[in-house]
Amino acid sequence: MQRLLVTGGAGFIGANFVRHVVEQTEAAVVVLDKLTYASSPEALEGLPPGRVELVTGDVTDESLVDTLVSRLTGPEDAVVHFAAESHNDNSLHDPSPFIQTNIVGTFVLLEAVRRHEVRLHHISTDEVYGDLELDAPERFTEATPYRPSSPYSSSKASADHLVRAWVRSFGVRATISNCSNNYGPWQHVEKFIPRQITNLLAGGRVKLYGSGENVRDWIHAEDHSSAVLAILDRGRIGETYLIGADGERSNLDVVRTLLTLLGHQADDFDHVTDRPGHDLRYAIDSGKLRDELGWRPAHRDLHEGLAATIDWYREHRLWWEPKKATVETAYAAKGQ
Ligand code: NAD
Ligand code: TDX
Repeated sequence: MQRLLVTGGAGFIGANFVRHVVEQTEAAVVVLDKLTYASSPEALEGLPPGRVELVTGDVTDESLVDTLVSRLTGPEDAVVHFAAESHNDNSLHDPSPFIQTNIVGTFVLLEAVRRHEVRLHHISTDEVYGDLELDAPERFTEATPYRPSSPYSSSKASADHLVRAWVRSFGVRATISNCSNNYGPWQHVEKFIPRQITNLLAGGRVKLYGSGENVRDWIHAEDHSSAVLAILDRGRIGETYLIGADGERSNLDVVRTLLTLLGHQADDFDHVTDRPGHDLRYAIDSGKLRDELGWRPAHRDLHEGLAATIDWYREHRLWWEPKKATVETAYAAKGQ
């Protein structure tokens, strides 16, 4: 039986991935997660016994990581590395945990997979490529030069460079994927879409940074998961694959859609203080992934996806409500 070690598997995308693996494969999963404020161990509840084990621990803990990686002895076994500090705004307030987890954590994992000759798939982001002009004809490809802007994106870029160096210098069997902005169930209320949905469900107001002209390229977390499975299964070692679902929208457009879906006037929102260094536009060309591996997204209609996500947050109030006050107090202190 295939065994996967999924770091950060109690986070938003990691937990969606673990659920997807349980539904779509026979693999057994060990999750290594520090259970930071961003985690949702609840998302792993109810999965079939024997398929998923949660180990609480830090990806920078060399001895623990070595032990877990040493158990991956089968030819199909692999590590899928999601664990990260993931929120840009937090990285502007205190970059330190981003350097520790995202860079040092990836280094510790690389050394363990090198020692035990285990396959690694490293999860990264389109933010390593910096941003594009609104009217630029091009989108990011695997050949776009790295130009990260924030402490978060530069820590992810550093981790990507380490992975490539370990492939070339030590022959580590690794692949990398850089995905665009995810949405869907279990996303923390600090992030853009769940923040606005839960603000409205809690009787508050929508908060748009700056003018709202910034563009993000949205993909459902389930499509990110199916792409990662395709790369694990058929991806070429040493290669990078960009993951995206042609979901470019301005933040203003997303906010108007959410307001309308929740029965409010489309312009009933607050403009708040912009994010320092705010990237203008991300856009992914996922042609390589589609042509080489035959991957296609299942969620192609963002409007439908957002409506379903609103329903999910309506039904999971007990999960998100206790997280809301701390997040909103921190945003309010920054005028956001
Ligand atoms: P998240 O913040 O929701 O989850 C991160 C998880 O990692 C949490 O469960 C947390 O407890 C765990 N973690 C943090 N530090 C750890 C440590 N030192 N040791 C072990 N576990 C630790 O993040 P997410 O949005 O699910 O992102 C997951 C991955 O996907 C990240 O690598 C991120 O860079 C990447 N990514 C995210 C997006 C997005 O839109 N959210 C897009 C592209 C790529
Ligand atoms: O309240 C808000 N209002 C607002 O206008 C928040 C929280 C955000 N925004 C804007 C900032 C961005 O332009 O919305 C956009 C999306 O913001 P985030 O959800 O913070 O995502 P982003 O900074 O784009 O990064 C996300 O996608 C790439 C993830 O958090 C990263 O982990 C991933 O790598």
